[in-house]
Amino acid sequence: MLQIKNRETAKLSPLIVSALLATTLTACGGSSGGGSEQSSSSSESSSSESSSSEESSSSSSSEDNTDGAFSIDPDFQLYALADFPVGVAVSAAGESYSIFNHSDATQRQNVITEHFSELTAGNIMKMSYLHPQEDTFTFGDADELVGFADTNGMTVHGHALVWHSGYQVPGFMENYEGDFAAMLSDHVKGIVNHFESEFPGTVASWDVVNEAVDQGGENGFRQSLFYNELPPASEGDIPEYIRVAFQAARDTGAEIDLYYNDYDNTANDVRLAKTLEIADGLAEGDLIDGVGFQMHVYMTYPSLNDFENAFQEVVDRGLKVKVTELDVAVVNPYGGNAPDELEYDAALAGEQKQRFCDIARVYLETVPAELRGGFTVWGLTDDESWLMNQFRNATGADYDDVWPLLFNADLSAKPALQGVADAFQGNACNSDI
Ligand code: 9MR
Repeated sequence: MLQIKNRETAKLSPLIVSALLATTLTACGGSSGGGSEQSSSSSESSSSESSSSEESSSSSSSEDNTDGAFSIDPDFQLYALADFPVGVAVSAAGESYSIFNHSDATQRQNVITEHFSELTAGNIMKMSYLHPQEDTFTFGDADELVGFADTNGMTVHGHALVWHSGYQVPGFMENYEGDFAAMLSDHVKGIVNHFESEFPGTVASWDVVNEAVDQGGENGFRQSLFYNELPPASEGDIPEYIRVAFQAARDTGAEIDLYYNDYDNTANDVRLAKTLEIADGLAEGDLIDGVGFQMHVYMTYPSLNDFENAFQEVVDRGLKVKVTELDVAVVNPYGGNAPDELEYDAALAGEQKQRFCDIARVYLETVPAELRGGFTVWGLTDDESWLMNQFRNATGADYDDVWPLLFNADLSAKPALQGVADAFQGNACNSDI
């Protein structure tokens, strides 16, 4: 259903971008760990695995600045190396690091259009942003973002129509006194129909439901507001709210791919099984097109085998696999033996390049072309990552940076970008920088 839009007709000046990417940069430090793939909501499990090293046949030269910075001058456009959406989560509107308001907004836009073919809104397309009151939808900020994608020949992966977490649940949905299923259905349809009519084909897919699994919940399902209002209709069934949301999205008739999205569902067998249970329940009614794996991961955890096994389960069901929120923190503070201070040295930058490459390689090797829903990183530059706050809040670890993404704070490309490019080009993964 989903197709990649033609970028060549609508791109911003590649000359400006090349000039930007050719500039030198600054970067910083790290250390690896093994631990727990997690999200804003919780974290579970642990394990470890490491990767190998080999010479690449195509690699850009790396800058190794005296202050410990590592950058490359890419001789490729990342998205052009792939036959599936290559995405990045972005901030917009008045958020920090907004691609419209930040001091380096124009440069940010240029790097994004140079290397990515799809955008996900990191926040501004969540529930309360778009639907704060029952009879009020607020699409202005999202329209600016989706319009930007549309103008530049990119698609948007919508995130997320139904998610339990915090402030982004519209207040009016709590203690709702009417028909909850009808209300939820109208919520989904109102949002999907808006983008479909304003920017046909640009919002090509949606996380219809995000993070419904919780090992501490009832039968493994998170006991959210939505669950409590619309629990499983009968024993052994998936929660009714999930079915209602997907049915509503399907009923719009929009040519979009519908995803169930969750975290920690690669190495954690219990969470993976629950994810698959949801997918199977929805597939019975042809209500789902794919499964999203968030993949907030570490240098050695989960293992490549874990990724392969999880992707394969979805492929076996004939559903699409989408890596929706990839970041690779160079430290895992959940293991109990994480260092207090990090240094992002050349060896670590090289290992991270290889890790990104290996992950992309496993994706390509496991998921056949027709089931590749996309490969998205959760943020553009290291300094904008959500992980520093997350680690501080969850473990007290106070890192200035954990270097989880593909671009340095000054927007120069990291060796990690070369790692993904190597995989996309079918080159062997290596840690050379
Ligand atoms: O990166 C997002 C962060 O800025 C927000 O504060 C947070 C709460 O809305 O959500 C973060 O994104 C999450 C995503 O929506 C769902 N999967 C986990 C992501 C990281 O927490």
